[in-house]
Amino acid sequence: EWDWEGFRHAAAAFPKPSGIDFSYGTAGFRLDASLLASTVFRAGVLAALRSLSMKSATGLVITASHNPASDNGVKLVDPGGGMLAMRWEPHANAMANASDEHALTEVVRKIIKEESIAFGDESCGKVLLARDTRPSGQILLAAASQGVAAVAGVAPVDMGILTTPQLHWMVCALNKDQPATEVNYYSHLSQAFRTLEQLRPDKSVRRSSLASESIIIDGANGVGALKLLQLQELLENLQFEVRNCGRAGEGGLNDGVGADFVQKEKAFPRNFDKSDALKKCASIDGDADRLVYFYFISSTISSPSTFNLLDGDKISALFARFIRNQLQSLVEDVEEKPIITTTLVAGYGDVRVGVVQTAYANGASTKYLQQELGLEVSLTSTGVKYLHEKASEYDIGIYFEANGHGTILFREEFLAFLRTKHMWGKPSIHRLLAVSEMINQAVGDALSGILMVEIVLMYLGWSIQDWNDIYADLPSKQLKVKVANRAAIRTTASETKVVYPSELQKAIDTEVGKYDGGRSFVRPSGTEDIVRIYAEATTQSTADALAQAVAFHVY
Ligand code: 16G
Ligand code: ZN
Repeated sequence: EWDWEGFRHAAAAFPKPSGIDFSYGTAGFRLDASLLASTVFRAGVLAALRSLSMKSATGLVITASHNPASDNGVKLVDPGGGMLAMRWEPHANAMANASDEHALTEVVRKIIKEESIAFGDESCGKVLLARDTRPSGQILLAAASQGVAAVAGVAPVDMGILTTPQLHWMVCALNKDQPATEVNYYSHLSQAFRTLEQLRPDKSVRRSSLASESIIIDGANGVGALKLLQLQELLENLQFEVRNCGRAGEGGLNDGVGADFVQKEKAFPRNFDKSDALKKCASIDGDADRLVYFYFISSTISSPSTFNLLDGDKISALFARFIRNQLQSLVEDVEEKPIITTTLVAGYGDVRVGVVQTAYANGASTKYLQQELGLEVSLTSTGVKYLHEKASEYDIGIYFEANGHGTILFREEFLAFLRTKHMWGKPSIHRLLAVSEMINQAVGDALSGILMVEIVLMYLGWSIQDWNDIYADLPSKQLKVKVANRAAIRTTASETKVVYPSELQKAIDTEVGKYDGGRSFVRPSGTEDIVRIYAEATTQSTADALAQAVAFHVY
């Protein structure tokens, strides 16, 4: 049975700082690192309980993603490799906020009862632990490990320094009885990449000049940079240069670098400049679960210089186009359909493909997906957990947030069907299967995302400019406003409309009505104590004006 005395003793070593209300938030606990030890210990306990309750391995990663290096955080990974089931988030909050080891013991007892967690000789749980490169990571990982070990019958396994998506992938692999190692992760991705290279439609077609050029990747001075260098060793035909690897002189983690910076500022990260004009560049974030591309065009006599951002929406559009093409060639000699919201594949039935976005998706991307590609698009609340859940309803679900977090999900039954149809001899079957291996289906992964972008560009013979030109982003503007109580604003699930206070929505509608092609919404942030405002219009100045006008009504 459980040694409660020992548990209390272990918990007493990590007292909760007073006066802080911890909240699991959109993506785990995230705070100044000095305040986190108790929360991380308790998250370790919770990950262990979750493992016992699911009779499978779970995961815990210490990271604060794109936040400053002095912050840190903790996220839990469910047995399937996805985020902690939302139903368990209240448990996480209750544990994090228990005032002392006695209160914590009571909360834990309650969870054990509510979730009918059984202890006994046969109970054996496992929690994989990892951290990013933050200086506070090692101490916090030790706290998490002690939290896991404080739960009878659960073993912590320290996987060391990993990207967030690597840990998600490993939890998923372990529960499928596959080797949960970094070596296996790299070999899996690189093998699928090679398969896709070999299945390229016309190998004699040289890529356009830019497409053949190597990529320059901004590693955010974080964990992803190190991992990219390891992955590169297994890729003969993909050249990339990694900058901002966290080497001496390159600068600090997320400090003027990384996908969040590039996406929000639409500007060069450190150590990139005008001499990189026309080069294909990419940027990942501090824990390598976000990816954006960019390139710069110098000014000419007839046009000013431009910084071109290819965000999550554009990556999503590129992937969606590839998937649609492969599905079309699967059925092409049966019947050519312009719209493949459902594609009838003989022997399987309608293959449902869907793209999931949030309200932040640029309106031009939604239009491209629906009108050019003929795909079904759905909107969810902000936060990967919502997009992921929605995407899993499709046979092939593609999801991305504009900020660069996203992936492609394949329904297992559909993959099983494709595996039985190998003898059709259609390359598209092998391609779809290879993509399902290469893309990290557990969670958005900048590393597998880069491989996928590069494969699709290679297939199409496209430069980054060709890709950028599939549609032109509508000018948009984001503002944030500090308010007394951001929870006073409530929105619909898609976050496109305010439901309370209703006068606010009326005011937004009136403002939007003044601008041709205007769109605007407001939502309380899930990570900061602010309300965010988004506006889109046909010109930058009207988008700015609309955002300002709406912000005025939020104050
Ligand atoms: C978190 C989410 C991200 C979301 C952002 C919104 C994950 C892994 N991360 O970083 O998806 O876009 O929060 O922040 O889910 P906001 O609520 O402050 O706008
Ligand atoms: Zn991240």
